Amino acid sequence: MRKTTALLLFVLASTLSAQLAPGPTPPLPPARSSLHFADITGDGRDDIVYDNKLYVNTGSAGFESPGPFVVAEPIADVFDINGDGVPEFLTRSESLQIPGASAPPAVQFHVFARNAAMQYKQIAAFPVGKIAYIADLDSDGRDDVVLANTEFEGVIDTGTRVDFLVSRGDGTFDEKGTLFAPSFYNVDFVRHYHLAAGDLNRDGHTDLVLRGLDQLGILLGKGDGTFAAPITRYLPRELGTVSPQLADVDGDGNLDFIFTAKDIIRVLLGDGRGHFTRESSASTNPRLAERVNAPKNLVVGQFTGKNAVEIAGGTHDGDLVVFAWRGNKLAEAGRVVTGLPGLMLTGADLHGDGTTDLFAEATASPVYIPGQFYFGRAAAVAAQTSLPATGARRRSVRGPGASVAEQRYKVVFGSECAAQQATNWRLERDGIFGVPVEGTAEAVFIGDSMYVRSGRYDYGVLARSGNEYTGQMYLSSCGGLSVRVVATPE
Ligand SMILES: [Ca+2]
Ligand SMILES: [Ca+2]
Ligand SMILES: [Ca+2]
Ligand SMILES: [Ca+2]
Repeated sequence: MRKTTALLLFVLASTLSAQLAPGPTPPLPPARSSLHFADITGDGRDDIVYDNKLYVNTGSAGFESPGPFVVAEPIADVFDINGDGVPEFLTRSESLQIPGASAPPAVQFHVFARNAAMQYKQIAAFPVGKIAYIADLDSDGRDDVVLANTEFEGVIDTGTRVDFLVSRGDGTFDEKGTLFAPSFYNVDFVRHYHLAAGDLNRDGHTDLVLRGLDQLGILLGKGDGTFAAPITRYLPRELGTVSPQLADVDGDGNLDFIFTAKDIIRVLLGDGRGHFTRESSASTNPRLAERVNAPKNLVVGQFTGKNAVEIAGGTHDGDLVVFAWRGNKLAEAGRVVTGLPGLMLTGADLHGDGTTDLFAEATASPVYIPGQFYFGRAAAVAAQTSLPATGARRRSVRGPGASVAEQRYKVVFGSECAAQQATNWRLERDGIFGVPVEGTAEAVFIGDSMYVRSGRYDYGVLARSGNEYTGQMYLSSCGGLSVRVVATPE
């Protein structure tokens, strides 16, 4: 069947006042799968690769399927290993789990590149790894690969091995080193370990942020695909582990760290030196407190045409929400109520008009609903007329800044068992991040809460009242107990 199928997507091209969102649903496969945007045809417009099939972006006419497009394995990602603008594919195939077997299923990553006959063939394979991230580690315009894998001793996972593979451009890769993160760093690697790449300290070298379950690992790049030892920061899982990304949200030139948890989209503002010193967050669910209308994932782009950087999230309840920096905090900039459950978003500028278009797949329902397109500027306009961003529950917290170099706290435990530990504790403030001092305790201050942790298992969330924080802690040596933390003069 060679006949091409026109997907009439551009209803709104000629009638801007028409309601834009969503466009007609294209005839995509009736199964949940991966979607990627990449310029396969080389005409400067992003095409769609969906379920290993190609849909060519024809510009104003929409998309058409030109016939066979064979990548023989499931496509995990699209990248450019030689910097020539022609996309290559990273495929990921996982062997079936054998019932009763203790070993996890084997995962294989392969690279498929286009040959002179315009066919995609496998040109490389990676030896280890369960998860692969794409980033240009040495800033040479060629995409490189970070592989991560959980290591086991018997059935006990001992930690996460991270391998850095730098592309030579010909389908081969240099192994630039290995980072080993102990198991407490993440606990559940596959679901809770994420990576974001960007130049945090503005030295021209790519840096990495590893989001562990309760940790941030900040790896400053040396420019050759190797990294300095991780700077580790305590960041409790309650504050969010989903969809971590780097972008300059507030426009000060420093990359900021974006992620989400429940119905809160959170931004940690970078200081341009590799640290994050301030936090701002906003809710995707400002008016319906009884629901947790959480985003499935986040896409960074330009959706309204009004802000340089915006964040879009598609929620479980089917709201497509756009956030941007307004004044000195994160705020809602637009919303489309789609009614489609569990929106998973993929974004690209399909029109070349400078705004990011979204492909939203409904994923929460047992009945699969094919994805719908929402066109950047158009969708945001529709959202603003249907739901002005007023009355949103927003929180913005200013950290104490560099002038408060060290705030000391006295820790009073409501238990004889723990009393002797109090003398070993000293909590230091560094913006919103606590810094481990003498390996004893770490604290993070977000709003009126202090998240405190000591060692691997001792933790608590304390609430501020006046100049002190009180609440319950769990100590592995003593169990649960009340605790009071009082700021003391220098
Ligand atoms: Ca290429
Ligand atoms: Ca590179
Ligand atoms: Ca850097
Ligand atoms: Ca910034």
